[in-house]
Amino acid sequence: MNSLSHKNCLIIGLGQTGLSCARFLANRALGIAIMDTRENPPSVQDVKNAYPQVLIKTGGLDQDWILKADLIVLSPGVDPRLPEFEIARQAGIEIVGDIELFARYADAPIVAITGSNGKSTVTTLLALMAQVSGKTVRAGGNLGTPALDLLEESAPDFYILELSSFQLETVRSLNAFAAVVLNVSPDHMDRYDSVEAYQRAKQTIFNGDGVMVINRDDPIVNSMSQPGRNIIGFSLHESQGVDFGLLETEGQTWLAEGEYPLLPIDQMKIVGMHNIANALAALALGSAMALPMSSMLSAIREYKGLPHRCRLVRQLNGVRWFNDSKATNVGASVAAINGLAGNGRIILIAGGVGKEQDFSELTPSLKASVKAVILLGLDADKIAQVIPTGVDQLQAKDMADAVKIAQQIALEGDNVLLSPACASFDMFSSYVERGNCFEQAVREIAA
Ligand code: UMA
Ligand code: ADP
Repeated sequence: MNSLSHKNCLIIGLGQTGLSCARFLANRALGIAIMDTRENPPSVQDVKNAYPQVLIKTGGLDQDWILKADLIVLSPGVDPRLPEFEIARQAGIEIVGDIELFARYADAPIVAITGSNGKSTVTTLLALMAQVSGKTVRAGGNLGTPALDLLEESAPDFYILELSSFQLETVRSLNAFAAVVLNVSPDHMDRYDSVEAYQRAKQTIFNGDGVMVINRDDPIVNSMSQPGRNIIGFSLHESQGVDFGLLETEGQTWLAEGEYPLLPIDQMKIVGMHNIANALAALALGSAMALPMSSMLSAIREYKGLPHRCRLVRQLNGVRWFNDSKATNVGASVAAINGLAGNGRIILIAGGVGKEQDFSELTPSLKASVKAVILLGLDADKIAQVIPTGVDQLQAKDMADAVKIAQQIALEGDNVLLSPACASFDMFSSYVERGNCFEQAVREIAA
């Protein structure tokens, strides 16, 4: 077991991560202080109740406090490039995040999952595969339980961590037993100077000497392969030379391991080619963990996906209504549109906080499969600029209005897809609230 010798630990951020770091350090460190730039951060009362001795400062960053620390633990929502932390670094103060602490203390192999899209799906599917196999696993990180809260007295067989680029920015000691970068498409461009900086953060997940799971279809991920490492590849487009891919046999498409068919894809409950890629990625990670194939396949058959990710909400008068509120970037919406393509025309509801993304990557999918886009939210105008001629565009004032407009224009056989390509914070507290609001409006449509 590692031990922390730091006398003064300063946690930055009083959200879920800050609270988990306070719990973790309270048992180990001599002094903890916490700062948050927000006036009233979400976990402030929880920390005050549990640790009345902890010093708390809200409403800004105090450089004196920062320079008095021996160790600074940054929450993922806080940018490590802020000048206050640059000064601390120059003063020789160590700056880490919760995942760096987790990596130092974890007492079981870590399987780590990142990517622009599909992280939560692969994390939960892999956890299900492991459970069906009879393994004990604890899963969390960017999804669900903050990583440090996964550490308990007794070790599981594996930790399964979903990691964001923000969390990976402050990691040095992670040596994952197996890791995957599912895909890289631009996201969080309001935080990064360049796509390369975002990619570099993602690539950190491959530090060390564990198994690398590589998406052969993604040129950026493919370029991360390191010679001499144990690599498991997956692809939707190749079956030769990849470990997990697709095979056409007996008129059906099958998930395959090399030349061996495993499962017809129509036996899966999750829809879209992107979810088939997610299943292949989970198979690759599961095989690195030596999970039995039969257990992995029964988990894939059983897995229904997570709410707010391309889920069918209602079928009414021949119109299918899908909630994909978790599509907070262009790559996710492109995957959802392409995933539904070929099964009726699409009426897309999109818009919100654009995070300085380039929306033009939506255009080919809009042209191919979308008959109308209903726009809402802060950056609706930016999306309007990339809608090709021949695709109608309509403006909604809120989600209920968007659903009403969609109902008026939808014809039998159409799909109405909420897949905003944007974050939700201009109109909702989270993508969950946005998705729930959509589902409620859809359920209220008179039959
Ligand atoms: N903030 C400030 N000032 C501060 C600290 C935070 O303004 O001093 C703001 C941040 O800019 C951010 C918000 O507060 O907008 C929350 O930041 P945080 O670091 O306190 O967040 P936590 O509550 O600790 O939640 C974080 C992850 N959030 C982010 O990375 C923004 C959660 O992922 C994660 O579930 C949780 O840790 C536990 O590990 C959420 C997320 O949106 C789901 N992640 C992004 C994504 O998936 O795209 C990366
Ligand atoms: P993450 O945790 O990375 O945000 P999720 O599994 O929660 O990923 O899915 C988020 C969004 O991305 C959903 O809208 C989903 O439809 C889409 N998505 C899921 N997997 C993929 C993938 N492999 N490629 C592209 N988009 C995907």
